[in-house]
Amino acid sequence: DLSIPLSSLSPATPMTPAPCDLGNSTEAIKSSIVNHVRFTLGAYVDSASPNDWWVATCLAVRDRVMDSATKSRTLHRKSGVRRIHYLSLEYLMGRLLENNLRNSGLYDSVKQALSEMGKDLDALLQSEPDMGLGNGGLGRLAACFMDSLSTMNLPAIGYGIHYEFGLFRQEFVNGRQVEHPDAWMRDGSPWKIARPSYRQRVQLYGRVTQRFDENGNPHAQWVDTKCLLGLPWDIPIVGYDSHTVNVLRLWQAQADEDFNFKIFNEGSYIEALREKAIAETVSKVLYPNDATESGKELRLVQQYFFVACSLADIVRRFKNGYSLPWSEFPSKAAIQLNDTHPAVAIPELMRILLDEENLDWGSAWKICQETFSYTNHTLLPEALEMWSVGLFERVLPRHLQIIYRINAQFLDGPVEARWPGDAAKKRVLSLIDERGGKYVRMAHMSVLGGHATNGVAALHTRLLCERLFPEFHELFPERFVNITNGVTFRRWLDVCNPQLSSLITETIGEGWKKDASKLRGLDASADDAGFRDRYRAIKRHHKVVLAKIIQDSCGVCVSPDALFDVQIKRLHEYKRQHLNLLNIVTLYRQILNNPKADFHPRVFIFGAKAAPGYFLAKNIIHAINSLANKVNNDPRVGDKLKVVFLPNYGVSLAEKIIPAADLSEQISTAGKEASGTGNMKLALNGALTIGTLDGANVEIAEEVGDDNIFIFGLTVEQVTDLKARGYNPWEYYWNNEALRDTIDWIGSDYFTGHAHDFKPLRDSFLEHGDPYLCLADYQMYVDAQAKVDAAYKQPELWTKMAVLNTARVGFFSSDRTIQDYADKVWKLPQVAVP
Ligand code: T68
Repeated sequence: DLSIPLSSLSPATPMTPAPCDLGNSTEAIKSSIVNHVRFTLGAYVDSASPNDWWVATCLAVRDRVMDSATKSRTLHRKSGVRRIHYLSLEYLMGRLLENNLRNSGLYDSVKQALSEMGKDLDALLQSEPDMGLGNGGLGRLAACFMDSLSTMNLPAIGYGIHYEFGLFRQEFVNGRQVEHPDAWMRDGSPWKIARPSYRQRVQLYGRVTQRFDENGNPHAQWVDTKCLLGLPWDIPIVGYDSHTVNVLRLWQAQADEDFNFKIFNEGSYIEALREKAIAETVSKVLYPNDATESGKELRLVQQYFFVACSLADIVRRFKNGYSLPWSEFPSKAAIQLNDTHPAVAIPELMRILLDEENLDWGSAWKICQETFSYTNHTLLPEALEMWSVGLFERVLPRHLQIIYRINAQFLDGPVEARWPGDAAKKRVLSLIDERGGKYVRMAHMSVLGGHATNGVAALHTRLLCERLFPEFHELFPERFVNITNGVTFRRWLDVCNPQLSSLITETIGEGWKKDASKLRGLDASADDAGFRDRYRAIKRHHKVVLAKIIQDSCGVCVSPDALFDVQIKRLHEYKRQHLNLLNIVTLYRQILNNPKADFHPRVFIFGAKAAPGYFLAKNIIHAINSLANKVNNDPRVGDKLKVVFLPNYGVSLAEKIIPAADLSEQISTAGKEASGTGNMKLALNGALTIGTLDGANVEIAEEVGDDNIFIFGLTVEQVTDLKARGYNPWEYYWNNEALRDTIDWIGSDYFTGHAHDFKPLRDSFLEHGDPYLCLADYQMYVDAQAKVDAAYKQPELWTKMAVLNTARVGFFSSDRTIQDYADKVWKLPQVAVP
């Protein structure tokens, strides 16, 4: 415990007046809110709009939080401990007010304060736009980590991009996805604070020449560059029951005024403003691809822009805060790369140390390796980032030189020593892929430029070592570690399911909120019929709420007594929403063929966005919506089967769906899903998993026990064997009548009147070889679904299984994940803010 007395942090300055009272009493909060309505927003209390009240409430909360933010920053600086700098191109924060209220303990007094002024907190909470600056799991993981870092009193800064437009808003038109811009901060955001004094200047393009330092030593000099400015916006991150408030610092791109000034003076006023507009496009919009790299110049510029701003910020803090030699830099700063998207930080730190700080190569490289660590989130080959050497050279000529030198030293050093004269080994290990054009392999650079590489679930890490990086693993076995993902139980239980949170606290006390392993104390309650009744009633409550949302946004009436079967995640072939669809079509046929069959009514609920350019993913959305339209309006089916695709899936919608789910679909092809995190949130809220042995499902099964999960499908090894033997989907098609009928039906004109509508989907199963093995897993999946149906017909048994899921998934708290990073990778002590 490194806590130091606060009195030593802020020496009394007698001239400073006492700050105004920021008490937490209802009265103090009321007056804060009213003050903001009147003096910040210039509105009348009597006529302020709902948005005014929301902004004023956020600001009243923010005032209280900022005090802790300043204290945290001061303590971290003065105590001189190492900080973790989390670099991520994405943060899927969702809404902030409720989370901040619950974490800071202000919820009840703010609710009371508003209610005394005739305002309803719940309505205000629902009016907040989502901060959707991410695509999916990777971005949401970063948001959960920020919550856990503050909760666990770890000194941390998150760095990212202040996108003007987050992930697109999704709408369905005739069942097809249509994208709209997401102007999340059109009206500003009360949570972010500009920090113009920490603005940074960033160089791009240009060419490299030489200069000589005072000792006559040559150094590279990057000249004739274009410049961008980065304006930082800080968002305070409130931990649960802790006084640590870290910040998320997001960079906004601006034109360099000096640069424009020259053109201005030359009389090109319009030209100067055009440059300004171009500069500002850099932080304009989040790329909506979650698993394919597009190799676009703007994306590389985005990556370098935020990395360069962030590193300059970190270096500034090191130089201003201490007078220590550079070799001590890693003892003050750890930098985590969230996938390879910020990996250009490695050559950038080298550039700073070599070209600006005049360090020698060996010292600079040692500092880099001690500073960086890298998290890999995917094994999919198409998602591994590679930049064409030509593009890289144009945008970052100096960085390419550095990368070439890193590569040469690596290949001539450790690789040559381990495999003398082996050109093939050099080809597979090289930072440059030369199998057709030349490309920089960002993953190789990330493994090489840091001291740790981690996968995000046990199976994933094993496959990283065995399949993605076998040679690196052989060279540097100690560098590879597993850190299984987790989610914050504050947002994903306390905030989204306060009823269950209260029931748990009433049963086992409050300790689970800071130590999730204590949830095991609920194990015994699974056998308590009274507890099960209350647990079931809470689930039903959420299903009623969700049924209303479904009615409002899909126009479909569903019964809360049906089994709510949920698949919510990005739309991608490897996640196999189309395997789910095959099963639904099969059930539809069964119901038509055998109307008397004893089948418990089921509602299939989907939420998913497809990358705008991902044709087959969009075809799958269209197919599910068209199937929904048929099934929901087929009088022969009635209430037995409903299918709904909720538009615009995101964090806030997830908070409504997850507490209401009975069944969690985690059905990716084994070996493809690195971890999954929705699987954890759903299990925590008492949805049983139907899933393959993929990603973290493997560990979820170990924790909850085989009796409390529905596992099916080929294992990773079986998938590999089958592919090696030569997988032929037609065999499954011809040998399974129900499957054949199902696919033929999808390929017919039954659903839309046009047989060609779902030809792409049908062809993907057959003509294009079914790359994700839906047909191979189909029968096992259908059988597992029959077991689900049988189990759901026994409510006491089902509830018992659900309770055991809640009780046994404590391991998947992001607090545990972050503690693993702090212990195994960052070597970071906790620093309690008094
Ligand atoms: C996800 N990856 C993994 N990527 O798919 C998931 N990619 O298994 C895992 O649980 C999660 O990361 C957290 O570890 C992503 O979400 C992206 O979103 C992405 C974005 C841009 C480029 C590539």
